[in-house]
Amino acid sequence: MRAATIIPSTEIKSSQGSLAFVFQGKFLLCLTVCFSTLSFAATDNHLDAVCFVGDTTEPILSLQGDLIQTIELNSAYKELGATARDDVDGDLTSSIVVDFSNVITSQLGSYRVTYVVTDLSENSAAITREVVVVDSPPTITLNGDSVVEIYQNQPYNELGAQANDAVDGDISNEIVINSTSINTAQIGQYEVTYTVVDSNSSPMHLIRKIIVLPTTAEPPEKSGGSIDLFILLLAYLGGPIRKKY
Ligand SMILES: [Ca+2]
Ligand SMILES: [Ca+2]
Repeated sequence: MRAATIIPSTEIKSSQGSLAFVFQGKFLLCLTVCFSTLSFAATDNHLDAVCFVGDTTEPILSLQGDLIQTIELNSAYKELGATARDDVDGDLTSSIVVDFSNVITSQLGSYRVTYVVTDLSENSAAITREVVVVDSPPTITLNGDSVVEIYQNQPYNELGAQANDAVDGDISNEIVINSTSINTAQIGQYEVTYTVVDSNSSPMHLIRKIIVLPTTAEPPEKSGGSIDLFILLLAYLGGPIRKKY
């Protein structure tokens, strides 16, 4: 560090960003405000004192992305990054040292990633992010509509479903379909259940509604929205509302 210019009793910003306090013949006053490097020189008639206030403030670290990062078992770890800014040195993002060596993506658990940055005056800052390795339940997607309407005494045709898991991939063949509750001889509403379990024993369930209509009802809808379903149920119950095409 060095002073840019010696001006008596004046606060100066040096070229390196450090504050320099320069005093002529006011050495005692200087001591009350400076706490870093101090140098002075005596001349024939007076004492010049030059003191430098160094950078004692650590950089500010900020995480990019979530404080808690969730990743699927056996997936690749993705570093979300961080930024660092220092009061004197400016942007220190490129100087951040990231340590994610503790993260084991092949093992369920919680891990810590550390970020450390140091400014040019050796002031360091650190921050951590929690990484949680999980095995999420699979997803089920129905083939066809989630509400199916059929006429009384007509057969129910199972359309099936697809199941995918982040770890196990396509496990559609593992889906267990239960449609035993359906009685097409009886007007009413029934449920077909779809259940699948991934290799981590995480289950997923989905339901398809089956509505058995009287043969006198209007033609069943291929895509059943909630409004259509309401209208058809009213029709079944003999209500005044009839669907118009
Ligand atoms: Ca600093
Ligand atoms: Ca899973």
